[in-house]
Amino acid sequence: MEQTALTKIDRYSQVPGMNSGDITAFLRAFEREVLEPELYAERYSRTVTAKQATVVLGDLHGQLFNLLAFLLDLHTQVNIKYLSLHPASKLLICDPKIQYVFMGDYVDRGERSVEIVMLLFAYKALCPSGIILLQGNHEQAATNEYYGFSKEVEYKLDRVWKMANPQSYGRYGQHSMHSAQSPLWRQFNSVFSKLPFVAVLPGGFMATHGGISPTFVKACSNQRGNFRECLSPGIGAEMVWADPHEGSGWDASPRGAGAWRFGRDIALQFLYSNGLKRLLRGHEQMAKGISTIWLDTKSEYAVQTVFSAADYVGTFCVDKTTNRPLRLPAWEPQMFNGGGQRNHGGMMVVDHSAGSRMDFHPCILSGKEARKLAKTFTGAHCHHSVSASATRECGCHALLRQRMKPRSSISPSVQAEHINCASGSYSLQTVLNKSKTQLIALWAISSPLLALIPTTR
Ligand SMILES: [Mn+2]
Repeated sequence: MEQTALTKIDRYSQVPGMNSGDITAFLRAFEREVLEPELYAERYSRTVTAKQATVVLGDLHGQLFNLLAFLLDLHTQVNIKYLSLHPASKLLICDPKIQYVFMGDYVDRGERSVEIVMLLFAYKALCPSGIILLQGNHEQAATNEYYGFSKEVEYKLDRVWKMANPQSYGRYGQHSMHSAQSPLWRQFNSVFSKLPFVAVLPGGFMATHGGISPTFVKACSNQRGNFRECLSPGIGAEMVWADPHEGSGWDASPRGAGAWRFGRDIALQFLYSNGLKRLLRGHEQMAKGISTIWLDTKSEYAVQTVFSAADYVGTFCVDKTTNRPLRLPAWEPQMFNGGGQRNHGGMMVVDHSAGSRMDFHPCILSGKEARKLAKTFTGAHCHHSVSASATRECGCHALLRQRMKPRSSISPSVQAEHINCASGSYSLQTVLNKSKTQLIALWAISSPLLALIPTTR
């Protein structure tokens, strides 16, 4: 699915099913047929039902290659021989033995947010019980209006609307009027709002984007890990901004009003009251991808952060002379600064095949390893070079930009050009030759999905 659907990409709007009307229809159907039935049954909490293992990923922030690399890497972590892949995918394990839990923050910061959410929604539609998608603080309209996703949607998918509404282009980091936002962007956020906040393996762990918050602890202590009745959208909106701290008690969070940091004593007490051992969460970049705060002396209870975007905000290409992102003139260069921190990305595989005993297997990928793995899958040559102090880097996104040029302007001379980045250069011709049949544009999978999901009841 990921590869074959990618071969016909030239421009987004020329791909069947990839215009704003068809995507809107898909999102509406996905919301109504897949997410709403779950929401009515389980409200904002999901129970992990996998018989053997749960695969937990944290923030992806538009870094598609990190997602692909982890999905591939998983095939070496589990005994893939005994698991079923979904027939439409070379990556997606769809098997009652395994469940994926994604802890939110799919969009913003990176520049392939559209591709990531479309791929994850496709997976969810194809294998609803195999995937739990949680809400992060970036799956809120007020956040992703501000940090890049709204502009990405308008630029990639809703250009007709954008041309009719040129005034809508706020600068990066500035709020614009909601009424002037693209209807497709609003539809994405309507889908986001139907995602749950917590996933729980009863007797085991809970996963959530930020962490526990005062209202959540008040409402949901002593519930035996069943948060169906106690959890509300308002409580969830507080949880997605929470962080742990190594001390005790509640601290006001530097993230702003209404955000809290919870101490070790609070986490331990909450987990214990619900018969749980671990709190898995994302939300904070970690140098090693995963970090652990132990809550007791026997190392039985813990809060663990899993952050999956390696080289966070680091895989971008900007024009050396103008300091602007290539091919996306309407985007703001500030969106792409601050990257190249060379943090590793993490994924946690929780093996609970032995009943009450859980084994936690952290999987860590550097940005370099992630790009290498993704290359073996997509065939896309992905050169990445970073100087020690680089804040701008060169990654595979250049492919995307090239592909977004109008057909008439793609000439041999353009294809042969070299893109110079902060500390390296590579031949775009080589990239295009190698990746012609296996482009990275995962959004195309939405068109087979349109046929899969009935648009009318
Ligand atoms: Mn977050």
